[in-house]
Amino acid sequence: MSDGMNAAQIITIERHILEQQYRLGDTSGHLINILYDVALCGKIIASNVIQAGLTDTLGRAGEENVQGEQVMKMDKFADSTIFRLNDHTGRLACMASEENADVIAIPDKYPTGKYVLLYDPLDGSSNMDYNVSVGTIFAIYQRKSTDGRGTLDDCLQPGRKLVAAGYVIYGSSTMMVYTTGFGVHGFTLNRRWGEFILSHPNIRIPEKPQFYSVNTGNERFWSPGVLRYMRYLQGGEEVSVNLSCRYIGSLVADFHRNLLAGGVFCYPADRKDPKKAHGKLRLLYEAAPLALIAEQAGGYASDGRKPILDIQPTSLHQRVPLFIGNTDLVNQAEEYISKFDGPAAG
Ligand code: AHM
Ligand code: MG
Repeated sequence: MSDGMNAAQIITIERHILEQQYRLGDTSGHLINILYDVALCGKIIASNVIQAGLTDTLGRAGEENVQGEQVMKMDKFADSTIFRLNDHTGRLACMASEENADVIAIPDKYPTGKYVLLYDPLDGSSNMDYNVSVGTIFAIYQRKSTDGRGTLDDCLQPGRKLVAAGYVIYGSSTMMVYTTGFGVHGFTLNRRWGEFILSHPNIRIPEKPQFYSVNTGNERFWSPGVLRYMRYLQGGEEVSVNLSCRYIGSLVADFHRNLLAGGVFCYPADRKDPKKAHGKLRLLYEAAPLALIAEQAGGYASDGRKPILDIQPTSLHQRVPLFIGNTDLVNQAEEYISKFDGPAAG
């Protein structure tokens, strides 16, 4: 067998996902097929990302999304790829994406199913033009409604209700990392075979963290509690920690590194910019799915006050402050914030 592997060692993502079917009691097979379709989307997006500089896919598409952010050409490509591969399968009630203002309906000509797929098609895409790692994040829920086209209410579910979540990272290699509530598993794309192969089974966040990740350019906008917490992460408080700072500015890449190396990623609320009063990151497409991955890997995710997974969303594009990574470090964020910022508003 080529590539230094023999057949007995190879666990394809298809085989791995199939094994989940029995654990999940997914008798219809719909959930595992959605996961497999997401993996296929990842392969298609990866093949475009790796040659982005050679084709007309870099740069802005010339429009703004619902959040008022510039849409990149690759955002549009990734967004439509995921929609097109999932609109006709009869497995989904509806979809929602960071790039679309409203719930994305399944076209009338196709049947609907019992799951809801939420996704950030190309997270960190503002970095695309500089050849920095980007990623796709996905979250899968069971619908709440019983039949027909899915509704907004089907999408607005807390992370605790997730049935699966994960991401594909387009980095020096392409990886898919996912959980269905039975641990976190990582697969590396073998480009010659065109298949994701299990490379990181049962990922656990190392107990001894190495990194903290935050955009320090926003420091002047942080609350007193966040400022003290950052001082703690930098080793300047009584209890000493010994961490290096690493910040890519691409959430999937920052999260993935800290998942494997140990650490904490922070995107706090911003006291000056009303658009970022609740941070920058989106609860449904970014924070909640990564929070499930973190918890399944032995870590924790918080908005600085409470678990991300317990937050009941009230709108599709809701933003939330995010502290995610090693449990001890995230607990410390909550302690500093409650001690120095007073009780939570509302
Ligand atoms: P995007 O989904 O529009 O790409 O925005 C989210 C990205 C994250 O990947 C990253 O963590 C964050 O924005 C970086 O923001 P900033 O440049 O303010 O540090
Ligand atoms: Mg994003």
